[in-house]
Amino acid sequence: MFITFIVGTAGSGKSLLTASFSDWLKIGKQKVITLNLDPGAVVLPYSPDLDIRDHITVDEIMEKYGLGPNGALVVAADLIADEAERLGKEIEEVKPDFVIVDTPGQMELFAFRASGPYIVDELTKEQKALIYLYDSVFSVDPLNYVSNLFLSAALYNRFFVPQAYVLSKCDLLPPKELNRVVDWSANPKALEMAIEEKLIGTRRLLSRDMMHVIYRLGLKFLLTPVSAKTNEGFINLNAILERIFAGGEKFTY
Ligand SMILES: Nc1nc2c(ncn2[C@@H]2O[C@H](COP(=O)(O)OP(=O)(O)OP(=O)(O)O)[C@@H](O)[C@H]2O)c(=O)[nH]1
Ligand SMILES: [Mg+2]
Repeated sequence: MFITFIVGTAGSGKSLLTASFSDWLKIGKQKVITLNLDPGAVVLPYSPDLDIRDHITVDEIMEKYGLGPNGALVVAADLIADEAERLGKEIEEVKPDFVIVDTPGQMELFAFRASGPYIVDELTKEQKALIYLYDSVFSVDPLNYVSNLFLSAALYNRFFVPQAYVLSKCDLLPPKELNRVVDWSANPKALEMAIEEKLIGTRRLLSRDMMHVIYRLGLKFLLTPVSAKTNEGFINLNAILERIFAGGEKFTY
């Protein structure tokens, strides 16, 4: 059994990718299930096979603790950890080949509080991978791109699991712009040139220095363009996951 967590900043396309990539994988006859870990999700573009909202909902927490929606989301993120064992058992009962996990909208609640890494560790002892989404429309700006680079590096240090990097919503960018962002991910010099060309002042300095720090760490974040609307890139994404799971890779792609 393999388990893949989809993470990314708010609105980066986690839920729609969970929906369409799981549907796509099912065509290959694998027993694929989805797990929603977002207690704050109101509507999802798929019917999760397993759902944290069966145990925790933000509305209930708001009522019980007298909190507003943001405070309740923080509490909910912490409570998720208590559900790891139960969800793990639910997964085992279903005996899937592949589990796709949709994570909370606010990535920082999942990634930077203790509960996210805990649940990734404890949910199952089977092989895991993480897919980090770079929203393509957001990432065409070099400053935003570098911010995403930084977040992926931070995440890599939080979750010691192999990661795949996806340029999400690739159908929304013209091919030329899309290729430029992919090129930045493969070629630091190209990114540096874009920073010099497009940014000025402190934005330029900040982006350049942040990018150098990341590359000094020896981390690579090669992006695979994917669209959850057109299924473009699913073959490549699947190949990357297969390589991670077959090779037990410890490194980033
Ligand atoms: N064109 C296009 N739109 C997309 C794609 N993926 C997601 N979207 C749209 O982007 C918006 C956000 O997508 P979601 O899948 O809800 O993103 P999310 O990361 O789960 O969002 P939160 O959980 O709220 O943080 C929705 O309007 C989606 O329809 C894509 O591949 N192409
Ligand atoms: Mg979502």
